[in-house]
Amino acid sequence: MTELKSASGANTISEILSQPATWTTCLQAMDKSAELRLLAHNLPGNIEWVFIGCGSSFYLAQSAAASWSILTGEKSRAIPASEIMLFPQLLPVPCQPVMITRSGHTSEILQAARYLEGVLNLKVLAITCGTDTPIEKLSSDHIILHAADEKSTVMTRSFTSMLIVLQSLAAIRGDHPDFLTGLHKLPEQFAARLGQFQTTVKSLVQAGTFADYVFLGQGPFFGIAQESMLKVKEMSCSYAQCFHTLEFRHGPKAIVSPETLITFIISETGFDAEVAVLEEIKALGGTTLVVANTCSAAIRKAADYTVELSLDIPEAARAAASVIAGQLLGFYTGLKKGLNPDEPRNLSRVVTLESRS
Ligand code: F1P
Repeated sequence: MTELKSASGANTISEILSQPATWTTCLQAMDKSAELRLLAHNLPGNIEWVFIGCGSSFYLAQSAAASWSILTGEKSRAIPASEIMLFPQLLPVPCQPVMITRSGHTSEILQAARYLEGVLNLKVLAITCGTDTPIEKLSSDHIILHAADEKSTVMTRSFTSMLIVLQSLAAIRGDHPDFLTGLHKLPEQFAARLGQFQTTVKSLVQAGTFADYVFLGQGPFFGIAQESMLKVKEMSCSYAQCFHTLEFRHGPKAIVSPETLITFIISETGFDAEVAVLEEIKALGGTTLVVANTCSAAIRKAADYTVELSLDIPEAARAAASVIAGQLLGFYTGLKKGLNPDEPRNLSRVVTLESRS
């Protein structure tokens, strides 16, 4: 009996669409166990927080680090695990390391964890979606989100769920109950809009063929722009780049043309400055997609396509929801190119480095 081949991308799209429900499951599990409250109060103060990951998990680290400083006022930064392995002097010591790894098996993460715990005697907090993983055994504290794990190679719900839980930890530590309430309201509000986002992105992909993709964001949305860029690369094998929004003026805008789709992930804090870039890029002839919580008249005039979140929750709490457009853009562009997002070219679910003798 030949096994029925699932439709192309079946796993990935179901995981993308399962995000609101997964967020609720993860938040409820955290509430029930109270482990975030314990961590928030037991982890050290007056220290820099260093968020560490690889690939999508590094971009998650970038958004988490920005959220951390905004919510706790504590210094933070994001570093790829490979930098700790190759340039350990770049790591501020002492620091509170937070290691982000969906699988819990990534070689660079494990090597960095051994160094942080074994050589520097730092107490690593790890967050993972795996079960009985090496990172769990190597770290002093860990948060495990089984419900957010995926069958797919590309990270989607694991990215957003781990981000939301790290933002919850920051909100508890920084005493922002309003932010925590906002994160708990996110799943229901977003679920009501997900169908519309899917329709908008699907029609955008059907309407246009693009040679190049650019993603722009600032603050906690820069890591979101990075991850959106990676989704388009991984699932559709397209050329995609990412910049801080205002950085795009300093040279990279040379590539703007109608065949370039430039996606602006607009914040409230930087709204006017970011919309000014949008208007300039539209005037240069680029094709523009805007992801914003509220689309002003200026945005509607300069955007070819808009995804309006309309979420009644604090700004940084919308970071996770802001990546969905990029996930769907990568998915539907991959299908349009005859690719299978469930089996992305050249990629494996976990990057393990053979131990070199
Ligand atoms: C994350 C990662 C992804 C990448 C691919 C391979 O590893 O590198 O960023 O897209 O899926 O795995 P981890 O989060 O499991 O450490």
